[in-house]
Amino acid sequence: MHKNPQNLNAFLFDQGCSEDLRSLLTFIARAGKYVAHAIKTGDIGKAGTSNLYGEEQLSLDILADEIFGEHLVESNLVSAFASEEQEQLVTILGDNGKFSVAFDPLDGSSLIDTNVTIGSIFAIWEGNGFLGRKGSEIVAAGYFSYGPRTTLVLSLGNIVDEFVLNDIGEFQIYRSNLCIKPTSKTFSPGNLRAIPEKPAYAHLLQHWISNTKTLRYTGGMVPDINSILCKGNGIFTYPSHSQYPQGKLRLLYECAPMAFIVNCAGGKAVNEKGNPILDIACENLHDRTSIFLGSTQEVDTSIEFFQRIHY
Ligand code: P6P
Repeated sequence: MHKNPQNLNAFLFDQGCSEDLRSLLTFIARAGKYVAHAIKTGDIGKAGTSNLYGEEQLSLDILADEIFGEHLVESNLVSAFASEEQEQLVTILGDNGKFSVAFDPLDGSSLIDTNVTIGSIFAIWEGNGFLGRKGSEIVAAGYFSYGPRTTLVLSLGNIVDEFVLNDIGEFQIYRSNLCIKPTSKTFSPGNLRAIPEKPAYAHLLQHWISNTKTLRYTGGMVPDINSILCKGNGIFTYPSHSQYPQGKLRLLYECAPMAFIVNCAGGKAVNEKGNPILDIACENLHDRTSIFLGSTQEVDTSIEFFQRIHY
């Protein structure tokens, strides 16, 4: 823990972050602060609308999307952004901008009525647009975790740092250099409904249970992966199945940012064929992918089980 915790801007300055990226991250952090406030005080009811996937939107989904969009516009640095809540690319400055930002404004919002932690996820690329871009080209990625405390976990490509929102509304550094060990004490298995079609998944889970690993699964990607980063070990799996042949989770604004952060922490993230998530090029803003992410040896074990049985 830091004895004299710097705020985000001062910390990024000392890390040698460019002025433009530091400014953009400051605007994104402010958006996260306002979303945290909206969750605590806003209407958690349904908006009466659906997103492009036909999923019922909450008022908060729409509000969070607006908050992030407005702050990206206000930064005067963004060429375009892609949001889970917007079907099309939103062009702001086009070729006159510096960065393109992909974000999931409120991931796990369907859980909000249960009062569990939910989050926002973002990734920043230089330049204008996303098509053909890979997670390996991300220049910064992070997520906000709206729990008992609001935190921001952020990486600029080297190390992973955790900031906490303090009582004067500033994100201040809390923990630096979060690292993920090669083996894990826990497992976080999503999409168990894939088991009837993929017996390898049942064998993998039995393997983990036989090795006395503890189950850690909330149904929210942000808290489930935040647990891996904060505890320094874990494995998160979300394989595909017939309902989602490519996988349920989105590449651009869920899996690529999380893979970037986890890789920077010494972990690993692949799809169920074993392809690194960061090497998958974006073909559509809303591409989906399967994902195995976390402690390197556990990710490798997952792939071994899935490659033993070809589907
Ligand atoms: P399931 C939340 O809806 C989400 O997009 C991720 O946050 C989470 O990891 C996943 O879906 C949970 O999916 O099928 O367990 O509800």
